[in-house]
Amino acid sequence: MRVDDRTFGRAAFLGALGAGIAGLFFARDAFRLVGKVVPDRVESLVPSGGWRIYTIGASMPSIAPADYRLRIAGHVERPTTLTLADLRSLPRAEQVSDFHCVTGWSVSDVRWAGVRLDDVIATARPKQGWRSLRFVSDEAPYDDSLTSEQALLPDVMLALDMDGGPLSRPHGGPARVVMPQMYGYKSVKWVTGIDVRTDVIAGYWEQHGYDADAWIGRSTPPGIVPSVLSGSTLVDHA
Ligand SMILES: Nc1nc2c(c(=O)[nH]1)N[C@H]1C(S)=C(S)[C@@H](COP(=O)(O)O)O[C@H]1N2
Ligand SMILES: [Mo]
Repeated sequence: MRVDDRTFGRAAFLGALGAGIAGLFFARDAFRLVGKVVPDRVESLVPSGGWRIYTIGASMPSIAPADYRLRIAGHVERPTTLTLADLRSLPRAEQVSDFHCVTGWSVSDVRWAGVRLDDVIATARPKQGWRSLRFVSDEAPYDDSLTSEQALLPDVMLALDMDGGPLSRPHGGPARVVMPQMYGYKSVKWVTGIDVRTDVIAGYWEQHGYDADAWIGRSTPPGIVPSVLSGSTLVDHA
């Protein structure tokens, strides 16, 4: 049933947006021709060099800023729900970095701003001994996790702004993870939950064979499996 839903959903979504079909075929070709994509070969493989918008479902979540809530739970003393205003009242973090998808496209010099994950989870008072943060997307069942060491690296954040404005809906607004040292699938969009955990569990794409240690240039991109790609909706960002 889920496969049928996805097939239908993808077809409907691509039909509605038209241009997405070219992107989908491009990704398939890139996978077939390259097999293993390394960052320094990316530019020549991607015609536009721009963003691709990914979802795993038929449509993307639509979350009004006023309705946005982030629920922090798990290995914490005080499970907490934050509004967007609560998040914006935390110390602001900014950085500029390149974004790399494991399927072979990159975007250079993206300007991100938001809040650091240690400041975010501090509001729920994590207990001693937590080992990972699992980011739950409003787009169920998409999720992924970062270990405590990864989550606290300086460039990692819950992004609220991109390139000088509020994070747009296609890019995961109101809030997404940004983990620029790792492939894009770690950067969960439409984050509405953070589960503070004492273990580390595999994320959505990791259950489909992607490397949990997604360090750019160090982890091995997975082999090209059409069934994996078919779970993803791909459209060129207008
Ligand atoms: N909720 C959700 N987050 C997601 C994805 C997704 O399909 N759903 N795709 C991931 C992948 S594989 C990449 S490369 C980036 C793409 O970010 P963009 O859609 O802003 O270009 O988002 C990541 N986060
Ligand atoms: Mo990706």
